[in-house]
Amino acid sequence: MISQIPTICPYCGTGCSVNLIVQDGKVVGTNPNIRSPVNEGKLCPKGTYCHQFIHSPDRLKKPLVRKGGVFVETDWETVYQLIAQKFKSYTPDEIGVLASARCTNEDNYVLMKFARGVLKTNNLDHCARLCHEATMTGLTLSFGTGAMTNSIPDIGESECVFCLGSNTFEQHPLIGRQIVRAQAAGGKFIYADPRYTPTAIQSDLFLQFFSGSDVAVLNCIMGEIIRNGWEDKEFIASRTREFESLKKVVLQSRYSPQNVSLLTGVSKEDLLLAAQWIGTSASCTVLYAMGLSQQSGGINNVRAIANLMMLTGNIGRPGTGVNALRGQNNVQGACDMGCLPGFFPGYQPVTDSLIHRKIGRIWKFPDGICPPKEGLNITNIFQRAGARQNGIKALFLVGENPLVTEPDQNTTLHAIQNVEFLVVSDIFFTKTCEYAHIVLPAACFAEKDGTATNTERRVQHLSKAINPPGEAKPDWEIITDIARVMGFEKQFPYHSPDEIFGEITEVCESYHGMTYARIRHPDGICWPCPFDDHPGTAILYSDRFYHPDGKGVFCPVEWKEPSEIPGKEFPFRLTSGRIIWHWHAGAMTRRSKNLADEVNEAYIEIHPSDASSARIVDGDMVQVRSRKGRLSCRARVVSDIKEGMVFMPLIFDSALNRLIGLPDDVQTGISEYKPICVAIEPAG
Ligand code: MGD
Ligand code: SF4
Repeated sequence: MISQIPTICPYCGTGCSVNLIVQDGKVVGTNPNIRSPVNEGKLCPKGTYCHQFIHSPDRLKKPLVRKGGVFVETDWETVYQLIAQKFKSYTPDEIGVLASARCTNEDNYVLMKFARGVLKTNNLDHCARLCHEATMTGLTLSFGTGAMTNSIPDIGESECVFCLGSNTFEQHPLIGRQIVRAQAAGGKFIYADPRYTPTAIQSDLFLQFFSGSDVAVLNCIMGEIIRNGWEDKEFIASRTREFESLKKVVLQSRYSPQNVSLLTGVSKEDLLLAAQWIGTSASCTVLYAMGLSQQSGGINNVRAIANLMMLTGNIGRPGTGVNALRGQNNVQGACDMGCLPGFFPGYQPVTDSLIHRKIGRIWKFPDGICPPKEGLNITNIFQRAGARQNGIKALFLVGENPLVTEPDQNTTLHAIQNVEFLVVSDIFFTKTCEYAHIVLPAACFAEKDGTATNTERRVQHLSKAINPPGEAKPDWEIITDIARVMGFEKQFPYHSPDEIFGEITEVCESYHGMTYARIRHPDGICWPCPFDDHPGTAILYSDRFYHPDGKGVFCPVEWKEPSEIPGKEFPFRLTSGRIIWHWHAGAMTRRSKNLADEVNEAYIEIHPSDASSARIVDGDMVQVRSRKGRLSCRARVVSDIKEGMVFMPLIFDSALNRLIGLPDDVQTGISEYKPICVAIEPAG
């Protein structure tokens, strides 16, 4: 018998709705859900082939325990007892927990409650810090909260789409369709990026600049808008504060089109045209992603975007807004669930004593919960792991593969090798698992019920299509079982994700009005949904911002050089990211035949004139060196990249992150993933 089970694509933050075609207990294909407002009956290649890794022979099927240097299969009760005994032997400050943007809201909520209620620690974080911490911090300063302001279908309503630091057509292809919709209705599309990507091909105006130029370009555009009187005076007067301080900064001569053209490589005429289109369109929306946020100046980039949209009154209406495209399919949800060192679910500060008491009352742990003090973030956790004094001694990693994805691989490897106790839950035996003491086999997206929250804050339902392989279990069930063995059965009474979701809606105000019955509808619900029957909120800030006085705040920022500037020893600026065929470290996509057939090897893209001066021919093996480390891979000589820049995809275990150092920006903990400087030479 063949059945179709509706779920959500496990890859990007678009959250496309997909039916898994199930035959004889196996997923044999996919079908896009035509009723979804997000993907409207379409899928990109990753979504189309998302069933192919599910039945990979590499799936973990039994718990593994390391004994004398080798992994031995064991049973669940034995590993639960081992984990319980070990975790009880550490103080809260000695434990670090990483949650996952690949897991459901229910998995993440239960892990968060386990960290704070059972282990009593706030040393809890996940990969959101590596992608959009700048968004959270930057937008909270400007608007009072940090999420995408408008919805995906709304992008198609815009008269002018301005996209920077997001290769939307490759990384969020189904959001790219909305840009085409806007263009078909006569809208303009401006795109700024160092690479001539598939998104650039679709643009009406392409601003090709060096990585790290964003604030200079944005300030220049704002200066021109003010000089021409295109700003929205009424919006500025009634809904914002600090406009005069913005004017002082953006009208400086250093942001004149002539000067910015010299700094960034974008022509003066193109800068003026961009300012005119943005300043005179009835609606303009900004889309951005990690090209903008994964820089040490990421917060300033985000503030500059918020300034531009407030300046032109492009907030709170259809076709407008600041739309941070989130990376992973449930990175928004993992943040909403409080898998962050400073927040309970719904961004309620752990340091607020009233909130702390409220959560304590709901959870009812007899021996109290975590202290009301912020914990360590993911970067600090790895810096402290294995340290002799005040170190992290035990790590619980759920659905993260830091040995490939964290910056500064030397520090990460040192940490992973030196912690006394490392537990990893994953669906595959990843590079990180090699160093674990215990590996737990998790169920994947197709094998569990739950919810996920996509980039536009839409909470959607995943239905279980098949049973997990062997003895694998959903993460929420594994963590519930460990809590039970540690004596907290009453606090973890869950038998189904539905029960967990009920508790989530109690703890998290913006989810109050949601139920599984409501979320199962293909539309899902965008938060905030504060009460029963509330329809959800597709557009934020339509009448007020989330600051206590309801105003948006202009936060003027000055452009700074990126922390590394090309020179004689390291002449190229390296940028890195995803490609359409693969997802992050590739654990899932490299096990999908159709995707692996497209690209299955690490490479570096270099411009023909740079290749010729470095004596490199297309297809050569090359050595890439940075101040932090080195690696070898194949060169692809392509004219799509700006001269002086090179690009590497992140997907292979090629140790790309050996080249990338720890963050300069202690406020966000974000590394300079994008503009770092490297040298390239023919290998051997
Ligand atoms: P993933 O490859 O998505 O990357 O960093 P990670 O989150 O570490 O790893 C997630 C793991 O989850 C995989 O091993 C997968 O097998 C597992 N998994 C999938 N489903 C489940 C499940 O249901 N349960 C469990 N337990 N496990 C599951 C991503 C990170 O990488 C991010 S978000 C960004 S934005 C950064 N980007 C970036 C970059 O642009 N350049 C460079 N150089 N490095 C980067 N690193 C960062
Ligand atoms: Fe999946 Fe994103 Fe592609 Fe949609 S656009 S099918 S969510 S990878």
